Amino acid sequence: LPGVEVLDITWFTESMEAGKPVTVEDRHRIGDAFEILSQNYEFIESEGPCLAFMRATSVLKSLPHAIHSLQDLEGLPCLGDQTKAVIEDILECGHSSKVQHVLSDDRYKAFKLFTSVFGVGLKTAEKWYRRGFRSLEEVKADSSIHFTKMQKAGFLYYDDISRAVSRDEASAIGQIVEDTVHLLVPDALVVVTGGFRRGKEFGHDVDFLITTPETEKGEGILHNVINELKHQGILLYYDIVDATFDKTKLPSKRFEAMDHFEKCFAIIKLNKKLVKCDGQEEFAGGKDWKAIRVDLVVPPVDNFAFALLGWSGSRQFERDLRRYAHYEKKMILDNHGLYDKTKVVETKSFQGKILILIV
Ligand code: DCP
Ligand code: MG
Repeated sequence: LPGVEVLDITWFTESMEAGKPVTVEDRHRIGDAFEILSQNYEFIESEGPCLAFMRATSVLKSLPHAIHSLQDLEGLPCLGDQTKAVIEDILECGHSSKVQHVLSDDRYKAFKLFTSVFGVGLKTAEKWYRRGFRSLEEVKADSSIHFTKMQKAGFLYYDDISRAVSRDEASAIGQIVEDTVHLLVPDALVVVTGGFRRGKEFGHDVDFLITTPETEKGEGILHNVINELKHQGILLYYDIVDATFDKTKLPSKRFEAMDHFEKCFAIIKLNKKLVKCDGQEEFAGGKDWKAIRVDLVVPPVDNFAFALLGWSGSRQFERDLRRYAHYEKKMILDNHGLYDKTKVVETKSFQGKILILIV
């Protein structure tokens, strides 16, 4: 149709990470080094260098060739003096002294450990670090600390949820979520998003989008799904966040990452019997089940494609898409829709594609 632009979001997300050749050990080492440095900058709340190292990591991931020397990097974007110095170190001595320094830093080690607990963000990590805690045992032993419900679950299931979720485990969880949703609303759409949609083999959680073709049928669906999971005796933890989405309003912030859809952060008990793979590792503690972190997000069907695009990640890709929309197209993109600066652009999601009606 004239005036209709179809963006195939499958292409966007698949071209990101899946299938990219990662062949050279040095590139892994450099990528890991960048991730450590970028996380350290995040911990000291230094946003500029944190983003710079994240971008550099993405550039390295997408390189179609090996890196043997700095000449191989000539003309590439997002690689400044700081990142090149780290690469040079690794190519010459096999490691980066800057990274070694971070890895032995007290604050980095404590923040890395504390933020590995579900429900613990930078503020809490800072608080615990300032109080002199350096291990989780010290934190847990202090009776004066008030833990949130989420943190309590984080400690309780720490051994399980700090281990990676495999693709087979994600599929088994997918089956449970799909069956439960379809029991309630047979024609609801249930789609796995996040890292597993990008083709990753392991993740820290399993993310789902759930929507219904007719809005009325979807009313209360998340609460009903949660009740049903409770009834099945497999819901270990949940926290439902109500929708705060107002269709008529323009986004208030330029690069807002979080959306306003109704969602639930949950922990589901996955029975070992339901996991397909034969060669699976032992579940922690010799149990026959594993606690798995699951996010369920419920956008209205009209926003579905944008929600899918936003939740497919990676975070860096989403950030760059939003920047592209803003700087190149003079528009605002978020998980709800695409807007020009003054009004909502007419958009519809249709069979996993976003239709943009340019008026
Ligand atoms: N997302 C985002 N900004 C946020 C939170 C999420 O853009 N502040 C998007 C990008 C993420 C996706 O949602 O890729 C899912 O979030 P996760 O934290 O689950 O990230 P992944 O699924 O990509 O990785 P993991 O394998 O660690 O779960
Ligand atoms: Mg995820």
